[in-house]
Amino acid sequence: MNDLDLLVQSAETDFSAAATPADLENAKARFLGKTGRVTELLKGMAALSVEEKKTRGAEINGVKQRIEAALTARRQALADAELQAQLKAEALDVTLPGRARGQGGLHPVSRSLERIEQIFGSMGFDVADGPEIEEDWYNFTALNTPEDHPARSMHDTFYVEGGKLLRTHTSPMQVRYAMQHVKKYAGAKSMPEIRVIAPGRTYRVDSDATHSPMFHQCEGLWIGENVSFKDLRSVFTDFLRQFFEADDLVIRFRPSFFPFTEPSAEVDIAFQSGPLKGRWLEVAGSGQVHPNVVRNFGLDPERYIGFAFGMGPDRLTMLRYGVNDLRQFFDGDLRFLSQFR
Ligand code: 2U9
Repeated sequence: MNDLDLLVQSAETDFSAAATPADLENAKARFLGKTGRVTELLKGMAALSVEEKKTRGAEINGVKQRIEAALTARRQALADAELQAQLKAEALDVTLPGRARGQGGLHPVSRSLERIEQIFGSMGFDVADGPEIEEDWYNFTALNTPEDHPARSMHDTFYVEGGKLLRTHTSPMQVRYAMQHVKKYAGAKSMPEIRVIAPGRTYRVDSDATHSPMFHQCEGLWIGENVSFKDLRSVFTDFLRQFFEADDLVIRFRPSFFPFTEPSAEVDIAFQSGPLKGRWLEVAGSGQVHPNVVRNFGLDPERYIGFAFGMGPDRLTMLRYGVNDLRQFFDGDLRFLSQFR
């Protein structure tokens, strides 16, 4: 092997050892650059005769072409290696299953609210809606709870500028509904009965395992010329047995006090089977609507009478699903909520 062959072999060895395009360019410069070994050979031809230059020049040109071919091959090899590495790093296995977005579901309290509306709807009750930021008059005064009444302290709530507040119960919606109903039929011979439920969010300054600053309530109201406490008993008993799917559920009305009803009664239930069997559980309040409240609707309490009740759908949901901490409903923890899908 002559010196030119050795030079080509040396270049091929250096190019093969070049691990990156930058290393390869440095190796190229050592052979083909201005101070490279091939350039040195060409400079060495200066002392040769014309004939010798022709021969030597052709030999050196051949060496240059062989080295450039080796350089091109190594460049391509490095480029291929880079592409393969990139493809491997960014490999996407299209045969993998898609990332499921998961299946959503209704919140357990929403399920209960739907269930409550469906049951009372089947009994001819309408559903009222209304503002959560309420006026003091609709939330308290209209409900026979004047400003100095101690009951206001149990309804401690959140106040916003301008004297408004976050409603502490859904009663204000019933007051608004009743007043609109009375106005609508003011000129009629007889007013259709008021039969409405008012579900929705309510707010109180309270927070523990059974109280949340935001919670849900559903109240009901049935006013007519001949609606008595026995109607309350049959309607509410029927509702509770349907809601809990327990025909043997026992209901108890226990004397109590609310400013907006007289007489008033707490409502307790007792399951006849299951983990809560035999325990009295308070689930609602109720009573005959106070005459002052009937009067605030714009009705004569000597002619119109009826009942009202108020229950906590959150509490009903806790009982229905065996949930012990109310706050779990509002933490947004999908591990808890996905159980109710
Ligand atoms: C009007 C007239 C009367 C609604 C009533 C209760 C008794 C009651 C609580 C039970 C559990 C609220 O969610 S809770 O904390 N409610 O005890 N509510 S009578 O009486 C009304 C409502 C509106 C116009």
